[in-house]
Amino acid sequence: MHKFMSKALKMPDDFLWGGAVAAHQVEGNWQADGKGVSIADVMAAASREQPQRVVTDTVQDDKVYPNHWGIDFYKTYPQDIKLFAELGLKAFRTSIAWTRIFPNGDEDEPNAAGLRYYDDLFDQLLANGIEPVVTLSHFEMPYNLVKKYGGWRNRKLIDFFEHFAQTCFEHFDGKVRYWMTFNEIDNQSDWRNAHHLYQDSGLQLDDSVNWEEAMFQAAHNEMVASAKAVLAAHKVDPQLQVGAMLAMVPIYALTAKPGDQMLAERALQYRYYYGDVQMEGEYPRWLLKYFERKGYDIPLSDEDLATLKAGAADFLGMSYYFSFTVQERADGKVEYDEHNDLVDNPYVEKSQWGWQIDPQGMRWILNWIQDRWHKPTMIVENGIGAYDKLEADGQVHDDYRISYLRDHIRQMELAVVEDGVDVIGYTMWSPIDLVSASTGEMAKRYGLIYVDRDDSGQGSDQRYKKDSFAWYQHLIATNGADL
Ligand code: BGP
Repeated sequence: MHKFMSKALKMPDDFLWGGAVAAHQVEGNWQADGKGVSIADVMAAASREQPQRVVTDTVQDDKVYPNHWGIDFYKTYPQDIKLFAELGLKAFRTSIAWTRIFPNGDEDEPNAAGLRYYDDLFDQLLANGIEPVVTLSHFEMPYNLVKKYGGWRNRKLIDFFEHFAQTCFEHFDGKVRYWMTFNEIDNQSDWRNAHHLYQDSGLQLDDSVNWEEAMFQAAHNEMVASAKAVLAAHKVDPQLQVGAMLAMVPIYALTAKPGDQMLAERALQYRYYYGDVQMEGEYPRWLLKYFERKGYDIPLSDEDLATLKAGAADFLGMSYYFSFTVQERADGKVEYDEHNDLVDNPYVEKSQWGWQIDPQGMRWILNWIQDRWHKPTMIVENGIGAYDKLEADGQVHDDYRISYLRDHIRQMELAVVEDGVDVIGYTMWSPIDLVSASTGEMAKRYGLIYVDRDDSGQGSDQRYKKDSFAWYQHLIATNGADL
């Protein structure tokens, strides 16, 4: 079996095996060298009693804001990159903290110290043979843009983002080839969850507003800004590749009942219209009808529609963690409500955080993407959050992580080798432990490298290689053949 697999699943020679992090989850040093306050800097960690993170304006007490310390990557990156090189990473995905470059988001001139930091980070990656893959906005827009302008519902943000993107493309030209605009822009489809609206769009809404309409308005502006960034990048350097970035989740019907099937189809349409707009440059017809039916005022001007078409993304960056399952609603309406419609899938296991573990869903969704958008895909996140135990001898035996990664990578390889899906890279989440985006915990660990820091920010910060480190190192060395 083993020999057969290695022969059968031959991945392309230039496949980008890598690892991924996001600036606000690792860098810490939230006020260093002129950095401004981001939305991530004012989100307090969740607790077991309070699962959703509290959004607050009070930034006095560092302890409740895990992004203030991260894993100190702002300072430790030279040593951490050495470990990544030892691991054999060919690509490393991170994001640029918008507030290091434009502290308030609306300045004309960038902060030189912020540019210098990323210059050095990218230089050191390149010197170690690691290609940087960079997201422009990963859940950390400038807080000023929320307070002063009301977040992405304000069209002024399109210009601010375009200026930020243009500045980065010009400044880092020759160092960064692969870019993505907004991390997991589709999470907003769960708009009843205020956390998602805030994290993705900087929206803080009260009940006088129709949240769904506001979400569609904000997302429209983000997608126009994203298209403008694609156009700007190609002007700076036609070689630059700018991707959309979506959280890809297969959405299955619970049964073969036609009502379940119809809702599953609508759920996919609803969650991935962001992909239709960004990858193809067009709003889907069902959604235009939906806007009409609901009386929503979405500014779909001819100019915006032309921008979306011209600035379609070059590739899809995607995360993959789990699948969803839906069941026809009691009222029979074909309207998806992500917050309330999801049901348990009896055929899959769950992680310690209740995320459904579904390796085959990876192959399913990769095929779906290929058939729908016909462009290259880079898997820029995939991994499992778990409670790890650091043994007295400094070892971490994370066989569950190895199993998760192995099972998912096998399905990705089947999609590439047997189904011909155009996947150009895989940057697992994450080569190193980091602060969780949804809960602010350190204890929800994803890394191949353990970081000695706890939920209250205490610890030696020392790095330890987990068992999964050697496993992934071998996998890369064999170009994915020896799973
Ligand atoms: C994705 C985010 C990441 C990351 C990951 C794991 O949604 O893009 O930033 O954190 O999920 O999620 P969590 O950290 O909430 O476990």
